[in-house]
Amino acid sequence: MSVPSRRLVPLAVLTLFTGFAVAIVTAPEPASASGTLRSHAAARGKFIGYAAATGPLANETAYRNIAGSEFNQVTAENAMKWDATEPQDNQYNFTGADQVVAFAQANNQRVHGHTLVWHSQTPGWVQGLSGTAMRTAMQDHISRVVGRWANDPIVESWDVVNEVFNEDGSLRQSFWLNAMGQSYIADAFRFARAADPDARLCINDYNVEGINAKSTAMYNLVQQLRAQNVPVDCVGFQAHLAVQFGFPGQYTQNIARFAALGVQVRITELDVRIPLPADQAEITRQNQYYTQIVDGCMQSTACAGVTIWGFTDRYSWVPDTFQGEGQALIYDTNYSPKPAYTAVHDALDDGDPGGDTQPPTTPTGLTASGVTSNSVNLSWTASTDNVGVTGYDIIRNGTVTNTVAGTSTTVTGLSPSTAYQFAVRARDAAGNTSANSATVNVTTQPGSGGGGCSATGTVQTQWGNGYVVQPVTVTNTGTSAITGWTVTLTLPSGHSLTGQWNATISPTSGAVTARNMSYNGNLGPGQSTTFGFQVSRPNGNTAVPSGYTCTAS
Ligand code: G2I
Repeated sequence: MSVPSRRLVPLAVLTLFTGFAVAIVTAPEPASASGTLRSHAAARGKFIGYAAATGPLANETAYRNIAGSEFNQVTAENAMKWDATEPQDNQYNFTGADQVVAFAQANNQRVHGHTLVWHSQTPGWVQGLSGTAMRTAMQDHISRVVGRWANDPIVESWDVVNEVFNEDGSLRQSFWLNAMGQSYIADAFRFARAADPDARLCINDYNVEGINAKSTAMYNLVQQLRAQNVPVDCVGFQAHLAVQFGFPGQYTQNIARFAALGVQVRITELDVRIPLPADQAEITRQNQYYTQIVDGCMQSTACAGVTIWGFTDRYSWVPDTFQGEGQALIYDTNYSPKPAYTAVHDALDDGDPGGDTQPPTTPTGLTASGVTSNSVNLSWTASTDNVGVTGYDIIRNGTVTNTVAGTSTTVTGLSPSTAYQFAVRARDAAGNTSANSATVNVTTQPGSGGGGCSATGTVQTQWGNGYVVQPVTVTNTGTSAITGWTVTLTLPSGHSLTGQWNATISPTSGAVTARNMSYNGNLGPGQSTTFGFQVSRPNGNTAVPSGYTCTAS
């Protein structure tokens, strides 16, 4: 949403919203003191997510700990937007987006992509294009960004179009609409489907949580698009709420009418801001809003889950946008859970005491086989779990690289002649992880061409019955480092080795093998080293050694 449009909500609309205020009397559900948010959500087949800010995700341990342990879903707060991913035409940057996906991967979280086509945070170069060029740019962007994770099942859904409506239900006069007309919406969905046939494709907006002109326009558009076979799979209610306005009217009925259209509903950006300083009544009201939003989602099979727009008041868009308002999230600025946390927790908790906290058993029997220069097969024995094992994390040199469903996998993309240590651990639906299995050590094979070497020898001096070969130059001709080399060559008949340096050479006649010393075996790509040897020969026999062949290890 653009900041100005949000600030300039006409007073009449605000009053209308306030008019929807109802006394909120919900019986508190049983609270259980233990259990993460995600353990309760997972036990009910839902997600509870957060919007990730890349700065603290990279830098703050407290942020990472909460993000990784409390949530099973994530949306990048800014890192997947157009200005972040394609700031200049055809110059893509996925640094922040990859960081968010990697963290999600490591913590068994699903990712919602946000957002492809939005009037805000889209660079000027797009906004200035003609209709035809803009459609092409939109198609390129969608296919590149969605395509990046098309084969990554954790990136499961996308906000394809974001905030396309005005409050009265008319279409926003964005540069998209102005350049391309209304068809840009259907086109965006079709381009996204082409880029990832398996992704769930959403239309997302704010002030559509209750039944009102805007949500009805959204309802009508979704119905119409689906009738035209435009692939709209899901509707996002942002749910940026404020305690000074009434709770969205007919929220559960609104979910129900979208559910009847056959689309998934998601709460995509939940927060509840308070005019500061907050008093107790406002905090209570905030808790009630959190409870009601989460409850409404839990009670509809069409609602997949709830994403909170951040989690700590330390990082929230609210104070930057609404002067004098804040404290909208569920942890305070020092990462302590607020009463709003308990509200969300208890709404997720259906009374199941504590949710599932029991980890799966530790996988055993980890075995490596079929080692090549760049891959290895791992297999292990299945773990067991009270609520069911959902997958196994593959741990390479201490870091989780990916998660697989079965009890074997082929790890690819390894470097030749390199030592690795692998372990696995099991996960369950509530996000509990087992201890790591015993490790297995693997050294990959030398690469064919990837770590090759060459050897050439030069006769330096000679005399009647002898000569010196110096240097024999050994070069790493491959693209990766080698840790040793072996040179074979053939001495002419009747010649015999009498001395050697910088290599150990045997036997002393015929086909001989020279091996590196401890100090000259390591060669980076393109690097060389030398060795030499001395030979005695029948007087005047000027034949020279031949057939130099180098093998890297
Ligand atoms: O405005 C709240 C949300 C409404 N729905 C769509 C969401 O994508 C939107 O998120 C907010 C982010 O929470 C803010 O963090 O979108 C804003 C942009 O419109 C984000 O703010 C921007 C600032 O405006 C930029 O100055 C800043 O460089 O965040 C950027 C990255 O920190």
